[in-house]
Amino acid sequence: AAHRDWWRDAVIYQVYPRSFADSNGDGMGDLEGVRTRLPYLRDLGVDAVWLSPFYASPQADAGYDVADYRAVDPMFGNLLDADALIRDAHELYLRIIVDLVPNHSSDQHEWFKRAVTEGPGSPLRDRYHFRPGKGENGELPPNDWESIFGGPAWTRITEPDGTPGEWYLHLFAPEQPDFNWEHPAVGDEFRSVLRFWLDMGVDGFRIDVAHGLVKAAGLPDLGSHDQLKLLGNDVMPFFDQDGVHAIYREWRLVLDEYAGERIFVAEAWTPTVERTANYVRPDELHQAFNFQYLATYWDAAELKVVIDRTLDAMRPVGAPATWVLSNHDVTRHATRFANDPGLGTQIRLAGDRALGLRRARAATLLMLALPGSAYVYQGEELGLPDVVDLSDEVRQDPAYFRGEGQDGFRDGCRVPIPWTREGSSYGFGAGGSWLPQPVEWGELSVEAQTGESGSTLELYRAALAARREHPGLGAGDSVEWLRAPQGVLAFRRGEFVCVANTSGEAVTIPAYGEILVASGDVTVAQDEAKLSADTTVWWTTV
Ligand code: TEU
Repeated sequence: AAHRDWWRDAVIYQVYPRSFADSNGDGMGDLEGVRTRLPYLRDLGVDAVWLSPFYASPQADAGYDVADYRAVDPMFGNLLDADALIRDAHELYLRIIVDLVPNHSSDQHEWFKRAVTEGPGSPLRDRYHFRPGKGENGELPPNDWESIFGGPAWTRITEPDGTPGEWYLHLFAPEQPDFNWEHPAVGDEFRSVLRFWLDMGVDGFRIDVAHGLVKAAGLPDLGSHDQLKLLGNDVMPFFDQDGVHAIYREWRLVLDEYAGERIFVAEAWTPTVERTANYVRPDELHQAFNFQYLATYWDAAELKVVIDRTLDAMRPVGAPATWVLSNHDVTRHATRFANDPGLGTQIRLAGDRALGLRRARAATLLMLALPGSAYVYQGEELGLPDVVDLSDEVRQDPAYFRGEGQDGFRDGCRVPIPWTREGSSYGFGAGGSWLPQPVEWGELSVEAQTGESGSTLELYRAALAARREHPGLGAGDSVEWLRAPQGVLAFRRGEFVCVANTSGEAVTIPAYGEILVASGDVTVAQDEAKLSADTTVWWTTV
């Protein structure tokens, strides 16, 4: 969308740099690989590209552990590559959104290294959460918080004199110490980092763990809170604290000094969409991911509730709704919908693959007909499933190794993208791929699907082209529901009607007009149409 307020209905494509395209044959994707594939993304028809972290990092959590916020990791290239990527994207009218990781740094960040080596009393310790331990000899963690990846959220350091010392807080891996946002130096540093990338020309930031920066005063024990459930829960002492909003108001002032409608999007796992709406008040961030929608199964009744509730929550604050089906942290939706509801978003079963794909295509078409902005995760346009049979030897997700066997299957959605039918790592790069690709990757490749009528890639292209041609499809802040059979969602959006059949049976619906795009078979006979099971169709009514 080249128009004003482009972000209100933008389709934003998530690139996971290590798995997108490898230009130098080291088995790891890089920025130059992304740059050379920009024409593919332009032709796909997205408006913007969000890049997961590519900063200098020891990669303890695939780059979400940043050692230097102003440098590109040599694995991904250098600042000149970043500059070339941003310039080329802009020439193709693609915007670039980079990932900012302000909740924690790497334990190899200069500040943290000094905090440790300077010993107790180092002023650098105040920029993180260092505390003495409990118990007679400080052998117990300062409170009962657990890491999202499993195990205690505290790790004890060894002091420079070799004695067991203080503990530091890490909501994620031990290699990811949490910043203390009460310390003014932390805020100063991040506003400066924002300016660094804004000066480089980026169009916005995705804010990692945006709900986590501020912790409740005194770091109180969790007590009876069930912290491992991210949604539909009460407010944790380390998540979604009201104090976090003051930070984003300051950031917004910085961003608005820059021309060109740049944006912030929050990764905020909040208990409800109403609480998510707090992040997108007019003087804060522009968008926040809708994880309630992501966590909803392919079920008409449940989808309708979450769609209504989302739109109702966003309307009063004037922010666009967002819709997300997949990202680098959850099992791909083609695999979620191939399995039973209730398995959640971390699954290691293949399930009924054909069913999952049919539903994933239908779910995407539904998502792209909703008002607001939509996110597409690399590879979903190919209908990629999660790779469920990766061995422990090749897995790299720290959540997998620390989790208690029920979480952290995130490598399965991170397997490198297949570009070609054959050849080294299916066109990903000349030197293999950092996670093994299954043999069926060739048939799912961009090459295999291009120009193939009915392929998932061509479905995405057609839907995104229709969305560009008819701006009404993403605009507005409401849907007009139409009467529909059980298991079916039908709604009007101006001159369009979208009907999604989530039931396992074909249904008869009115023929609303001309078919614009369909995810599966629709047969029209006079005034009626037969819509196949698990299929979505868009109609134009004029
Ligand atoms: O994720 C935040 C988060 O809480 C979850 O997505 C979590 O990683 C997942 O449920 C664990 O199985 C963000 C990033 O998207 C993720 O990749 C990082 O690992 C995490 O922050 C830490 O930076």
